[in-house]
Amino acid sequence: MAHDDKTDRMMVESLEWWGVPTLFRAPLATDPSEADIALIGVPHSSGNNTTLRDQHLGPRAVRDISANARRYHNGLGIMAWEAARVRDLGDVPLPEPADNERSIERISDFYRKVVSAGARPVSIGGDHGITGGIVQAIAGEGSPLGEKAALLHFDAHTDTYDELDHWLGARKSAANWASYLVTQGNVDAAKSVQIGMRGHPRSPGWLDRSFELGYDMITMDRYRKEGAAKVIETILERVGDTPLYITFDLDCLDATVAPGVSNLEAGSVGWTVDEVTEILRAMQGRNVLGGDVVCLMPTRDLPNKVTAMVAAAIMHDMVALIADGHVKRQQNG
Ligand SMILES: [Mn+2]
Repeated sequence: MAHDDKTDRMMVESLEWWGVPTLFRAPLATDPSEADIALIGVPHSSGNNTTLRDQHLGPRAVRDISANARRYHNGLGIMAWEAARVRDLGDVPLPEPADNERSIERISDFYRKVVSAGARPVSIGGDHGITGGIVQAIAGEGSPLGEKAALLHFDAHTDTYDELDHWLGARKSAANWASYLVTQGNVDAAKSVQIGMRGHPRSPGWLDRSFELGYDMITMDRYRKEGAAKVIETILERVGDTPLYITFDLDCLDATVAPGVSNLEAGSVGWTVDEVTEILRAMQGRNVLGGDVVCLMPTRDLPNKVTAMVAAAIMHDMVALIADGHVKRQQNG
């Protein structure tokens, strides 16, 4: 019987168990100038020593299942893989994985090249320390962007814990990146929002430092009280036209929704996927510079890899947002 290669490929390439597992089955590229959207793995664990150090396994876990997520984005109405050149740039080489400080600098070097070539990165970590390495490279004075970025930070935690000189050995760590990005001048806190903070903190006053830095914060309590529409309005008003970076710690989701995560907050209810994607999709039309999904812990995931699938779904939202902006920028010449 006759068959044609194109149809054959269409049938098999979204099967997670078939073929070479690049991120979202995107073509692998080494030159970032081949990409409008650069998918990047950041297998880094030494910025957060409070848990098992398995967060460096996150990129591989998403590679393993994300072919199945190479789909039409039903919320934004876009086939991102056709609307923009989406490429897998592989993993950031981190040959000194136990040396957090050196690894953060290597992450910064890598992303400086990516954004200088004109690509917008969507990354899978790795612990949350990677966000410091990424954003200090791409935003702020002397960066390719040349100005401060706005930050939309989804997390159960503030990550502005900078009262200690180091966090279990890490200086630019998963615990303080949201602070030093402001004090270094990479992020404009007055344009930025932290959202999703919940649970029992180690001490009272745990939110104070974020407000001191100038962030607005939408705790889970405030989200439940005000509702999605009001919260989205607050974020959009605050971000305005400022180039926006989005970082997503999977622990803002409920522990039952994303169980394979490093610092679970099981003592209070977190988001469903629909609740967070409603907020993410409301960023359509904003100048989204890039995004990351962090704190995936594949060794704690369920056998069906549901947390890795959720991580891929959030990445798909980020890719679709950037692809949507890419199409509109091209239309406007
Ligand atoms: Mn967190």
